[in-house]
Amino acid sequence: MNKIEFKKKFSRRLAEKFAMDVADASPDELYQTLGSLMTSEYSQSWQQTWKDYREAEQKQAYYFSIEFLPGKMLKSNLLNMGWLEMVSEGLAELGIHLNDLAEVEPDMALGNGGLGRLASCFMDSIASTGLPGNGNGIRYEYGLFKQRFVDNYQVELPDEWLQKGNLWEVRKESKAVDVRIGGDVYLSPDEYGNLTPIYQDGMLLRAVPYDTGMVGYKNDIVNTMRLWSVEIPPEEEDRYRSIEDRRAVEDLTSVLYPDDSSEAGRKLRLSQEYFFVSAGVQSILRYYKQLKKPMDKINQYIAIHINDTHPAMCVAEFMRLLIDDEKLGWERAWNLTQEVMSYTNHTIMAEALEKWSIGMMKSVCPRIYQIIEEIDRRFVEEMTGVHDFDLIQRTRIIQCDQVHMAHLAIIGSHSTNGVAKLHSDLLKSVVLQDFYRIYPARFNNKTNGIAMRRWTQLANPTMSKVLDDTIGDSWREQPKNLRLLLNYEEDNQVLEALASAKLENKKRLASYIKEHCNIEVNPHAIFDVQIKRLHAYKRQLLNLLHIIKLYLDLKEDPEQAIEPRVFIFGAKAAPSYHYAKSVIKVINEAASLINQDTTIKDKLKIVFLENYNVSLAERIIPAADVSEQISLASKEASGTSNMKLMLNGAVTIATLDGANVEIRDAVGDENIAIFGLTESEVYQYYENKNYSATNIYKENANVHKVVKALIDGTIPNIFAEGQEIFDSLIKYNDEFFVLRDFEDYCLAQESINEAYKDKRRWQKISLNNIAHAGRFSSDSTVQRYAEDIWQIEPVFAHEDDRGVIQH
Ligand code: GL4
Repeated sequence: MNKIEFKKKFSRRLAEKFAMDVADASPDELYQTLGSLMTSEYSQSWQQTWKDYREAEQKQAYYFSIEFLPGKMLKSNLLNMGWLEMVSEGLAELGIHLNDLAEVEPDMALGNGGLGRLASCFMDSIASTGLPGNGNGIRYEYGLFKQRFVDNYQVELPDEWLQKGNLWEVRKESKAVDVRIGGDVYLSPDEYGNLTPIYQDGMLLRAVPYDTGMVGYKNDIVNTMRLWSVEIPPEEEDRYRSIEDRRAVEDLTSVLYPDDSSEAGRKLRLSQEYFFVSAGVQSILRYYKQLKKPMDKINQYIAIHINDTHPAMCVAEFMRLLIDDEKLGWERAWNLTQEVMSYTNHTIMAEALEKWSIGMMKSVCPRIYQIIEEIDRRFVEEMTGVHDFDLIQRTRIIQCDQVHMAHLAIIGSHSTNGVAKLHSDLLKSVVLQDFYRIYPARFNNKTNGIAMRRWTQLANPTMSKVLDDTIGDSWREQPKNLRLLLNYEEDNQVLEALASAKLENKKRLASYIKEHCNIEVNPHAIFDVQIKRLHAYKRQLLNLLHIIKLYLDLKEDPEQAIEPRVFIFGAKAAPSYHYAKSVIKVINEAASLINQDTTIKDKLKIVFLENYNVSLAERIIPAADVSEQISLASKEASGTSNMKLMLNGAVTIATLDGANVEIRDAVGDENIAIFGLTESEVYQYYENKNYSATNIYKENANVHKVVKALIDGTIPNIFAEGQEIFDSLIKYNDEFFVLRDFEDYCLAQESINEAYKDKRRWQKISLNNIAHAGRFSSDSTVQRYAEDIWQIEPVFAHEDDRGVIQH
């Protein structure tokens, strides 16, 4: 479509939908109009993509994830459709700013952080590389809570993202399936003597899919993200007469659990897991049966990916359908299941390795429990005589009244991967070492990646323009071509152009900060950014302690020649995570104190931006100079904001944790500030049990001064919170070695300060970071999953006999 046609169609659609002229329409009406034009345009490709996969009988992958975090879709769909420029200009000619329309779209925030955002980057990349892959998840009525600060405390408000409808989704009632939750089950012999399950009581719920098109980048491919919503089947209406009964059902897909690490421990969460697993697996099997292929060959057509342990019941549900419904024998069903399933582990934090009590599992999905029991029994039988007794006891699925979901996922699949080299190594050597002994060939690494287009072209058009002018635009398709930038390392003009793009982005963020926080910040100051969920292991506290140090030093000597810095935080704390909320309060109070203290001459500012989400990330990241990646080594599985920030020219200050290690390898020691304990030093401490935070506190004057400031009234209004954090360090011996890493962190920060003083040196470092970021494209990551794990191929890889590539 060209611009003239677009303008005509747009005005016509607006008149049809709202009986209005452009001049009378609100941004929301204009947004709805544009969205509907877009969906009607790509729905043809959507249908075609599906037909192509079917006709080619292509193997398809299904990415099961309890979280997806797409953020806003308007501009990314426009970009991928190849419409962004045309629409933006066309609208401008009608007197409309595209950005005003993008503003009214709510963020689709059906995820907590890195895990959900990764799933959405993968969805984009899978479609963009033409791979037949689909998402499967839950359509939560309420996304992740909205964060507000009241008296510097975090307050949570509901995220009613569906209030005005969601124009990207299509309700597919005809594709609904029924899911049974609760009740009892017993096995009874059928006419041939086979045992079949008889169900009693329980709830039969309808799972209705809402499909969202995942538009590939300029390739006419549109894949599907299918999210399930619960409904009461009309024939069951009578059973749910009271408001309470109906609410109990609706709750199932009502809220996203606002905690991505600790297992919620609630029956509702387990029911959510079973609900989307059962609905997804049932609909896959229904599709497969339409292909009229033998059930024996399903592994050649279907791959199911278990994203972290939440969908681990896929293993048992798939078995249930094969043996109960399709009447396959156990052995055959089991071999197929293992070949179809694969699993990614996303964390080594013990509290996130999901376990459910047997009682709870029996009460939510009794048949699934029976099958897990049988898988466990056979596992023990198979391993007996091959491995020693203790190893078998440690690796079996059911232990001491608990069902270990990671064990189910590993035993029931052919592939287990970690999400960065270091993380995958740790899985083999520590966290899952027993399983590595049993199944060495199943273990592999797939380092995370990011959707490059969103994090450059959409989030940072200013820098993207400089890149185009310097190295041409091939990097837009081939992120590895960012390397061409290295030819301009010594080119002052290019260095200056990149620096002024950065400055422009910083000015834009500065005005957002002024508008939303009423804080004046100097765009020439270092913008030092830590954006991620608030968690003790991520050590926002270490960042804060360093800020307090700088502040106390400046109070002693206000003339100190430090580069002005703006410390920018974005972080939500899980509502029940007391410590994390206390850290937020203390950072906010420190900000109030420091931002108003005129004696330090604006050399330090702290800005804690409310309600960090994907859209806010898109504002902050292009404006960042420094990227804080300071988790305790071994604890951050990968991290992905580290990749986004380097791509946008920020310099990383980091521990050797997660993908930071690979970033260091990519840019070289001279272009990154590494500090702190290594993973093996951390494990040494665990082994020797010889860490003493108190000793450091007593012996190190710097540490003493800063830590004491938490409890001596230096920072007002933090009586209880300051004490709680102080106790976490001193009384409970500093679980995440904050004090141990403090001095080294301060030295690394000083090196950042020095480097920034030398503008040219800083610009070169920044250029190097951009140039080396191409390897973290999620396009490459999903291609590695496709080749090594799912064994799927792009649909347009097929050529007809004349050598013409066919879609
Ligand atoms: C996480 C990890 O904490 C994070 O390091 C990683 O980048 C992300 C995606 O692999 O997965 N695991 C959980 S749980 N939440 C995450 O963000």
